[in-house]
Order: sequence, then C-alpha cells, then structure tokens
Amino acid sequence: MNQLSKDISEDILNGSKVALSKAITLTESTLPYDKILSQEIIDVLLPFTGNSIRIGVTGVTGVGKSTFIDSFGMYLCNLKRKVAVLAVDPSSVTNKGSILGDKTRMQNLSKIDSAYIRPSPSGKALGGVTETTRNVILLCEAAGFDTIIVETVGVGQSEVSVKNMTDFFLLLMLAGAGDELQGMKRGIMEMADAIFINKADGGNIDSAKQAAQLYNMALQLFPNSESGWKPKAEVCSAITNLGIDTCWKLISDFEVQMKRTNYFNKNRKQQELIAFRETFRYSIVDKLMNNTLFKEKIEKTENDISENKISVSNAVQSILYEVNFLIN
Ligand SMILES: Nc1nc2c(ncn2[C@@H]2O[C@H](COP(=O)(O)OP(=O)(O)OP(=O)(O)O)[C@@H](O)[C@H]2O)c(=O)[nH]1
Ligand SMILES: [Mg+2]
Repeated sequence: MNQLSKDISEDILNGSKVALSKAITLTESTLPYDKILSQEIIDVLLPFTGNSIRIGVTGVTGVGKSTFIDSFGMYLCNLKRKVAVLAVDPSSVTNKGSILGDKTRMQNLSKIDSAYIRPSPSGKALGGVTETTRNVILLCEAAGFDTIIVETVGVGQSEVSVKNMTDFFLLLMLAGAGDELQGMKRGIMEMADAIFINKADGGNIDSAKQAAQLYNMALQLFPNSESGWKPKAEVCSAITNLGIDTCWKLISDFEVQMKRTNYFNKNRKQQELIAFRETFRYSIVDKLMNNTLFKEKIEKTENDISENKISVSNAVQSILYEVNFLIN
C-alpha cells in the first residue's frame, strides 16, 4: 500500500479535516493514480465507517434547505454531535454548482470546529456525483462525524439517489405554494420520513400549521412503508429555530425504532447492493463510451439512427453483439 494513502487514512482516523478534504479531492478526481489512492484509503477506512445517522434533506429551490441545515447543524453541535454536510446537486453538472456553492448560506455552521461542509463536485454526471457522495459519507464517518446531512434540490433523480444513500429522508415544503398535494409532489412525499413546512414565522405561522395538518391527513392515506415508520408533517422556521428540536426528536425516535426492528441495518445493506449495481452499470457504460473503438461505432450508430437507417433496438443489439465478442 502507498505511504501517502496510509498517512492520509491515519490522519482521517485522528479526525483531521485537512486529511479528510485531501481524501475527498482524491475520490472526486478522475485521474487514474488518484483513483487508486482513494480506493486504498476507503478500503483501509471501511471498518471504521457506518457509525452515524445519515439524513437527506430535499425540497424545491428557495425552500430554505441550506438555512435549515445551518440552524439544525448548530443545534446538533450544541448537543456535542459532529456534523458533516454534503450536497448532491445535479445543476452543478451544468452550471458550476448552486446548492452549496455559496457557503455563506451556512454562515454559522461553517465557523464551527465540530462541523464540516463540503460542496457538490461539479462537472460530473449525476451517476458520478452520487458514487462520489457515497464515498464521501464513508470518509466523513471514518473522521468521526456522527451526523451526515446530504442536501439535494427537489428535482427527480437526484432525490432518489439521496434517498438511497441516507437513513432518514426529510422533505421541506412551503405553505400556500398553491399546488399542495398535487401530481409530481406525491412521488417525493411517498419517499419522505418527515415533511417540515418551513418559514413558519412572522405572518406565516398559521398558514404553515394549516398546511402541516393537510399533509398529515394526506400522509395517512399513503400505503404503509416497508420500515413500518409513520411519516409526520410538522412546521419549522430556519430563522427563529421553531421546530428544530422537534425535528431532531423525530429523527432520534426514528433511529431507535429502526434499530430495534433491525430495519436500520437491513436498509443499509439493501442500499449497498443498489449502489453496487448502479455503480457497476454506470462504470461499464462509461468505459464502453470512452473506448476508442466503441466511441466510433457509437457515433456511427447514432448517425444511422438519426438518418433513420436503423431502429433503436436493432442499433443496441448490434452494439451488444460486438460487446459480446469482446468479452468472450
Ligand atoms: N422567513 C424565513 N426565511 C427563510 C427561512 N429559511 C430560509 N429562508 C430564506 O429563504 C431563502 C432561501 O434559503 P436557502 O436556505 O438558500 O434555500 P435552499 O432551499 O437551500 O435553496 P437552493 O440551495 O438554491 O435550492 C433565503 O433568503 C433564506 O434567508 C425561514 O425559516 N424563514
Ligand atoms: Mg441550498
């Protein structure tokens, strides 16, 4: 094993944030040598991972996720917990990151010694971002962080990714957004372990309480989840700290209950298998797409498709034929 990976791993186990950041940069890198180092580090640290509660926070842009995490994180640090905040941000792929690009949004937490904030890696496809984030979670756990918070913006696939890498999935919403309980939100609501109506402050408190009531009624109509957990809707304000303690109480109860029924571990094992299959599939496709031989073939096939010379399914078959040839 490389001396550098050995040193970094040791420093991470001693809680060094500098070493943690170094290792994360290595896992985000696409350089082959960096990849080898980061794999070595993660292998060494694996026995020291897993000892945390992993919390996913989602909701539309502007709902207050970062502000909420700032207040919530401060609350947890006061309880002597060590908090790491990460992001899965599909928009960072196209426009240099938005969710945590602006660290000033976590003004308080970013100054605290027992907290660690890491923005989303930019310039990667979502598959790459989620694979990296899974590794970052492990690295943070090895560095002693016992609470991992993953922020993601409320758009489709990234939410499923974050749901699949966390124990507890928190959905933040706003009151009076007009289209409560409608269409596209249902899928997200079904994934949520709790819904918090944020910005319940000033003149908004009553409407937030009404919205929470409405969501509570809606949640009761959902089929029972595999975990046996009954999701709840509550109100909060990331500005006045209303409901921040309620949120932590809920998550703590969840953890106790899920560990008692052993769902906690079962779910993590299941998540690992999903991650393995996903990463494997992603890596194989990535490899093929970047193989010079196939690159040409794929370009030619895409041309043929757009000129209507071949159907999509026949095009796939013909490429698979060559892949088969390569493997056998
Ligand atoms: N009144 C009030 N304003 C809030 C609250 N939480 C956040 N805000 C404000 O809402 C705006 C958006 O907050 P952010 O925390 O950046 O929202 P976000 O969900 O992280 O946004 P993206 O990362 O862009 O998806 C900011 O101006 C915050 O100050 C709250 O509880 N009450
Ligand atoms: Mg944000």
